[in-house]
This record gives sequence, C-alpha cells and structure tokens, in this order.
Amino acid sequence: MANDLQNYKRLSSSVALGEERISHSFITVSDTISDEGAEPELFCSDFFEISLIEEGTGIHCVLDKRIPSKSGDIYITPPDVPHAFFRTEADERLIIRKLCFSPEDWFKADTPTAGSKRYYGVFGDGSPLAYAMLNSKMKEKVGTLLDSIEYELQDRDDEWRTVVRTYLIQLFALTARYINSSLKNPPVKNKDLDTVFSAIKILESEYADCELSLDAISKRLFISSSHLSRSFKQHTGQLFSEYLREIRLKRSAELLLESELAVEKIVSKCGFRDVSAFYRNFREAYDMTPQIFRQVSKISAASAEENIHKEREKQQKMSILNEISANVQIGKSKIVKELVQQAIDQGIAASDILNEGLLSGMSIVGEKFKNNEIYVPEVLVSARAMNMGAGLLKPLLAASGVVASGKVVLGTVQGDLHDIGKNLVKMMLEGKGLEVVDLGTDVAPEAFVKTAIEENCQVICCSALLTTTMSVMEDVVKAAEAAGIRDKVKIMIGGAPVNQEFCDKIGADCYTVDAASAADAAVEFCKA
Ligand code: B1M
Repeated sequence: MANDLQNYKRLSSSVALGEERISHSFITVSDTISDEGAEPELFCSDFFEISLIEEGTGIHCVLDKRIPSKSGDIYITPPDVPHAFFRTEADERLIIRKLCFSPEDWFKADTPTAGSKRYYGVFGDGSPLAYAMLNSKMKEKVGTLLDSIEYELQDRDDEWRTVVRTYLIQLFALTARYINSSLKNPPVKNKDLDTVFSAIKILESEYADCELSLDAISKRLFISSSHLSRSFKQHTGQLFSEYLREIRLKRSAELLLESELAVEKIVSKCGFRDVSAFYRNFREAYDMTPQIFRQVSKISAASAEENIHKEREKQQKMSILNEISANVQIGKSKIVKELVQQAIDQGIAASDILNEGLLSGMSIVGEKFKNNEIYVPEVLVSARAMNMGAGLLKPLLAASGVVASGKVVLGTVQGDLHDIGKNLVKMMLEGKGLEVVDLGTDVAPEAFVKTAIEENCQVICCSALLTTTMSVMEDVVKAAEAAGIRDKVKIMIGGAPVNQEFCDKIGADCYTVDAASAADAAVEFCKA
C-alpha cells in the first residue's frame, strides 16, 4: 500500500481544523467520473474522516476500488488512506456529512492505527476503511450524534472537549456494533421488502374479501406462497394469517363500537367466513362475545373518556420523564435542562422529576458503567446533565420544606470524589431550611470535625460511594470523640455502599437510604 500511497496527491494538515483539530461540515460533491478507465484523483489526509451520505447516489473511490454509494452509507477512513467521492452523472447530487478529526488530538492515549482498540473494532482485520449501509433508524441515531458534535463545536463551553470525545466514542461503538451485527444478519433483499409492503397494502384494503388468502396474494405478486410466507414472517414478525385475522378483528371491534350494525352484517363486512368463525376468533382475542363487548363498551364509554384523558395526562407526564431520563443517559445537558423546565411548567411534582426522570436515567448509566458498556467520560457527561436538571429543581424542593433552624457540615469522605448524591443531600437539607457548610469531596475526618467546631454545627453529614472509602466514616466518629465533641454533634452517614449495620458498627448516629430522609433526620437532630 505504501507504493500506492505515493501515487496519490497528498492533502494534509494544511486543512484548518482549529486548535483541537476537528471539523464538521456538509459537502456537496462536484467532481464527476466521466471515464470508467481513467484514474480518479484521490486525496489523503492526516485526519480521521467519518463520511455519512445524506442525500443522493455516487461513487466512493478508495485505493483502487470503486464503491457505489447511496444515502445512508457511512464510511470511516483513517489517516493516510487515499479516497474521494464522485458523481457519476453531472446532474446527480451527492451530499455528504463529514466529520474530520485528528486522532492524536482526540485519542492521545493510544497508538493511532486503524486496528487500535480505541476504535472499538470498527475496522475489520486489515481493512483500510470501515463501511456500513445504515438502515433509517441507525442513520437517524448517527445523525443525532453528529448533530450533537456540531452543536458542541459551535457552543464550546468549559466541558466541550470531554463531551465531544464521548460522542466520538459513542459513534465508534455504535457503528462497530452495527457493522458486526449486520455481518451476522445480512439484510433481507429490498425486493423482498417491497413484496411484503405490497402484500400488506392488499391486506389492508381488501380484508373484507373472505377469499383473500396467502395463495391468492402470492399469485398476484408473482412469487411462490412459501417465499411470501417466509418474507412476511421475517419482516412483520407475524404469520400472514395472524396478520390478516388481526386486521379483521380490529375492524370488527371498531364497527361494534361505532355502529349499530347487526353481528351478521359485521361478519360479512370484515371478511369472516361465517358467524361461528367470527365468534370463535373474537372470543379468543377479547375474551368475551361481540355482544358483551358492545354492551361493556357502551357502559364504560363515558368513564372511558375520562380515563382516556387521565391516561393521556399520565402518558404525557411519563413521556417527558422518560425523555429526561433518556437525555441524562446520553448526557444532553442543555436538553435535560429544557425538559426539566417543561416538566416544571406542566406542573409535574419536583420529586417526580427528580426520581422518575433524572435519578432513573442516572441509575441506568450506573448499570451500564458497571457492565462496561459505557466509560468514565460518558458517566461524567451524564452527571453534568443530571446536575443541570437538578439545579432547576433546587428552589422547588426547597419551597416544599419546613423552615427549621440548624447548621450542618456536609461532605464526601476522603479518597472519594463522587458528589452527585452529596449534592442532592445538600439540596434537600437546604430545602428543609437548614444551613449547610459544604466541604465538597475528598474531605479528611479532621476537616469535618474542625468545621463542626468552628461553625457550631449540630450535625456532621458524611457521604461515601466507594467500599474503599466507607471506613473513613469510622475515622470521622473517632476524630469527633478525640476532639471531645461527640456528645454535642450527631454524625449521619449515607451513600450506596453504606447500610444500617455498618452505621451501628462504627457508632454513627444515623443512616438514611436517600437524600430526602437524610434531610428529615437532620431536622429532627437540629430540633433536639
Ligand atoms: Co464511580 N463508582 N467511580 N464515578 N460511579 C460507582 C460508585 C460504582 C458503584 C460503579 C460500579 O462499578 N458499579 C463503583 C464503586 C464500586 C465499589 O466501591 N463497590 C465506582 C467506581 C469503582 C469508581 C472509580 C474507582 C472508577 C475508576 O476510576 N476506575 C472512580 C473513583 C473516583 C474516586 O472517587 N476516587 C469513579 C469515578 C466516577 C466518576 C468521576 C466518573 C463519576 C462521579 C461524578 C460525580 O460524582 N461528580 C462516577 C459515577 C457517576 C458513578 C455512578 C455511575 C453513579 C453514582 C451516582 O452519582 N449515583 C456509580 C454507579 C452507581 O451508583 N450505580 C459509580 C446517583 C446518586 C444520586 O446516588 O450517590 O448513591 P448516590 O446518592 C443517593 C443515596 O446513596 C443517598 O442519597 C442519594 C439519593 O437520594 N446518599 C445519602 C448519598 N449520600 C448520602 C448521605 C446521607 C444520606 C443519604 O447522609 C449523610
């Protein structure tokens, strides 16, 4: 390949990609390959290039290969691989989304080779580029990631580098998974898909014909019935006959509800062979006769309306909370902030937004982190998103609290840098009207005690997330004893690895499982 490379024109680091070399752009291809035999002019660069075909068709030339390209194709080319896109006809339009970045700037820790582990196996063995034909769902996912990167590049806040790196990792991981799974399950030919669509169209428009059958449709579509049956199951997940029965039953239920038609009439309108076949099928599906179905539906029509309304409200609430959770998981802090604000505006309780939106998202992140499905940068980005959302809830959680005077010193113990839970505890304590001296993370036992004395705090609150740092809590108890303040301050502990048994063992005063009960307990201690 080295010899080949010398034959290609070299376009390299002269491309301006900014300080951390990365750029995102849309390019419209203007060069056309006119003569099949002529050598196309290819380019090399020092950058990694991710090219997603947004629109049109054309040719991607890599080394001496010409690959037909169409919308949804994605190519990942490492540095030094000569390649270029061309149109085949002058009136063709080929629009490509391009992300170029310097591997050295963005993945310093690893050696910059295509086979390197940091690219999550996106390149096959010895392959000069990674290629996939994305389906529409996957194209959308990749597009969203590219949108996110573009957004971060425009709006460079303090953490944009971490966030962009995270998105790059996600992009590689996602593409690699897709490439590997499509190798295992090669896509079904488009021709099959078209046939299945045509069959569905016929089913939906002609279900009233009781002669409609797999055989009849396959004849019309000029394929064998076994082929249609197989493709149908593969694409819809259902047998042809089940699909047809479902359409007929659904339509019959609608007619029972919406009309006064006699059952016999409905039977013929929906393509059932006879009344007894209809009864049998209907009972199986709805667990009641068509007449009872009609009666029950009428009786409950009024309350159904109300239920539908309630259900819709519930669904609306769940959908925004699910969206918050989903965006925490992918670390979209600005979107999380907007959604939390929307949820507040819709009147959803702050505690629900916190528990069912933000914390639910974070706990999924925790699971994935545990299973090595995601890595530290992704967790950090999610933590940032969670904190952004929680910030908006702070005054609301505070407003629901009862004012009580008292002062608390709070921190995550020495050796431990986790602060999300600790910050929640702080929020809840302040919400209850307590004054909080927040010592942050990595707090030495002596610092807790010294602050409690100097600031006259009634309670010391310690948080720990690591099993290795739990023992520092015992040192806090001992330091309080040594300083002679043990009878004047209460010591409260919490955090995922801590429990009541541990609390009793180290002689702390109180363990609570979550931030809200920690605040309740602290209020009680301050009253005493
Ligand atoms: Co780390 N981490 N992490 N991490 N991290 C955990 C805790 C871990 C369980 C993940 C895992 O492997 N499954 C694991 C600990 C394993 C163990 O010890 N048994 C772990 C590890 C190993 C590590 C590192 C060592 C990883 C590494 O570098 N190899 C490293 C340690 C760094 C250090 O601290 N020295 C590390 C780093 C990080 C990040 C920096 C990436 C990030 C922290 C970002 C930040 O906090 N600013 C992070 C995160 C986010 C997590 C997970 C994913 C989430 C923790 C969290 O914030 N949860 C976590 C996995 C998980 O929990 N599933 C994990 C949400 C938070 C609201 O819950 O803090 O439990 P929590 O608070 C709860 C309650 O516990 C309670 O109230 C809150 C709910 O209302 N509560 C109290 C908390 N404090 C309280 C005090 C109270 C009362 C209640 O009274 C005073």
